[in-house]
Amino acid sequence: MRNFLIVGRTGVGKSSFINSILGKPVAETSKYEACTKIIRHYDHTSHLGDICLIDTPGLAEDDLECDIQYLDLIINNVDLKTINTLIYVSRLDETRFRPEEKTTISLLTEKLGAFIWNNAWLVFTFAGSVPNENRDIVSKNRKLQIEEFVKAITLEYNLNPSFQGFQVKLRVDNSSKNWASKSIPIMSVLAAKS
Ligand SMILES: Nc1nc2c(ncn2[C@@H]2O[C@H](COP(=O)(O)OP(=O)(O)OP(=O)(O)O)[C@@H](O)[C@H]2O)c(=O)[nH]1
Ligand SMILES: [Mg+2]
Repeated sequence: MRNFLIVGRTGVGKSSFINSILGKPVAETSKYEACTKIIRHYDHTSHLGDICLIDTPGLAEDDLECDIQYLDLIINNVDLKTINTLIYVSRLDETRFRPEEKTTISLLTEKLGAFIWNNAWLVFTFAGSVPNENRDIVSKNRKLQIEEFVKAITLEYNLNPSFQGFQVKLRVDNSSKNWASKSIPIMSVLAAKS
């Protein structure tokens, strides 16, 4: 069983991403308000291998106290030692590297441990909301910004070996299926690279 812990700010599409992978609406999603309030494990068996996707409440929903409560929920409901991959989810269509994103990355590092970044993937959602002609440059810039920040934070925690960047980068759109000329089944990526 490959265990994926899915984290990120509220509303970035973590639960929707799980639904995209599994091809059915198992995880509740919401357009207007913070949605996931508990940790849920979604087991899935396929001919490519068995995976478990762990959905978590989004951070930066309210105040610091709320974030800490959600992170404690993760700590109390997930055996972090068994996590094969952290999936950090962020929206591709944001034009700035926002302070809430920095706080989220800092808190994840402080509460879960810097080691979680050493086996991390970056998933950009809302890819279809970025015009085709900008998508590559936007992805490159956002990825660099996030990686630089994770690098700086984990350095403060003396992470050894040091963070070398995300192992896998994916762009997805959980709502629009026709945004890219070529797309690969995500399930095959999860089973093959984990
Ligand atoms: N256009 C577009 N909409 C998306 C995408 N992913 C999610 N959404 C929409 O964004 C809203 C929030 O999605 P959720 O999956 O509930 O987000 P979440 O990260 O699980 O949010 P929390 O549970 O509050 O942490 C929903 O209305 C989704 O339909 C995407 O890739 N593209
Ligand atoms: Mg959710």
